[in-house]
Amino acid sequence: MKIERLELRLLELPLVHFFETSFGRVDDKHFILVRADGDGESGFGECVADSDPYYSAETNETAWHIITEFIAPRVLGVEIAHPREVFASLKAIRGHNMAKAAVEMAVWDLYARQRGEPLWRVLGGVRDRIASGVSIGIQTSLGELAAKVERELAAGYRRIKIKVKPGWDLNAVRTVRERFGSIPLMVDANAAYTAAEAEHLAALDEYDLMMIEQPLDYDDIAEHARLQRRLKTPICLDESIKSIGLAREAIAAGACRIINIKPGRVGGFAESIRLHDLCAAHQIPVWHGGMLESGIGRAANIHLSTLSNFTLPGDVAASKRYFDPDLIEPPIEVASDGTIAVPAATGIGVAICDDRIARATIRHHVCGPD
Ligand code: OSB
Ligand code: MG
Repeated sequence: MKIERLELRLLELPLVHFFETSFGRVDDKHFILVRADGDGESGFGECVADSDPYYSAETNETAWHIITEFIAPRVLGVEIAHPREVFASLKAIRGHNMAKAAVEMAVWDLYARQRGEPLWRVLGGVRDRIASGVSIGIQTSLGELAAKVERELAAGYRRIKIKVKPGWDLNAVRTVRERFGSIPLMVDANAAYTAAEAEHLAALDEYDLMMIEQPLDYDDIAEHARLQRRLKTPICLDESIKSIGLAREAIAAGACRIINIKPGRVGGFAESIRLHDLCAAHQIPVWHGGMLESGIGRAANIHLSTLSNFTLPGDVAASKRYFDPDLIEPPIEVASDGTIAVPAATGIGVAICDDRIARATIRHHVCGPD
């Protein structure tokens, strides 16, 4: 196969509700949508970089720069046998995994469409429904948090994750446990704590959480290993796992017992599959993370979640929690048993609404023939 043309759009979509983490609040989603064309078909990849460099060092501006100046010249017009060759072909470019992933995932979608197969099948998936969980941001009050949890449990979601930070942690977890009992519950700190707060974090042990996600700094595997020895609660790493090599180090050091996979963080589907397989070989369960994706990126996440070691419910939830309308029709929906059906059509398998994309576009660029 050959990529004849890459089209980039920077999109702006209002979120249905603001989303607040330990690094701040967002009201609108800004992201790059990549379209890869070849042999009369098009594939799509959603870039998970944000406007700001808080979750990751990458931003929409760095991703735009890296894709147009460095990735496009390396993939346009080049004959490849399989999309798994894309990440390896970009080795000269250090880092910038979100930029690489957006292009690589568009190529996988294109490949699946050209073969007339759903994406999950070319990725090696094994199931036709996935278990869904929700990530609930930091709220303005504990009452508001309880109301949100109640609503998501009623919708059927299979686990609740709440964002925490110093000052919004033990009180939030206690509120949810007192009100809702032994529901599947976890927390995500997005690196809001330091090793000096280990004692405080150990107080979470009594709440029987499924896991605590990324308590410490994004580049500190050794301190996570020390903290994990101190905690009963399993640590799940998110931000820290930027490559297969780092995952191997984290597992060897005992820095986590669970890993969250986001293709954008590791450079695409091929690296996600390698990470998935590495974790399976070490009895580390994985789940699919979320980055407030539109229906396009969300559909891609659903397909990857069909691999066998995705044994825990992920942060892949219904479209209506994020965008109204979404960029796809019909939107992604969650059944009352907390599962999502894997789209069955070819590629990512969802119908993309070109008019909505056009309306949300704030910048547009074509690499290759217009
Ligand atoms: O850490 O998992 C995270 C959103 C943006 C950036 C980082 C994270 C998140 C989420 C939201 O938790 C997950 C979702 O619902 O998409
Ligand atoms: Mg996280």
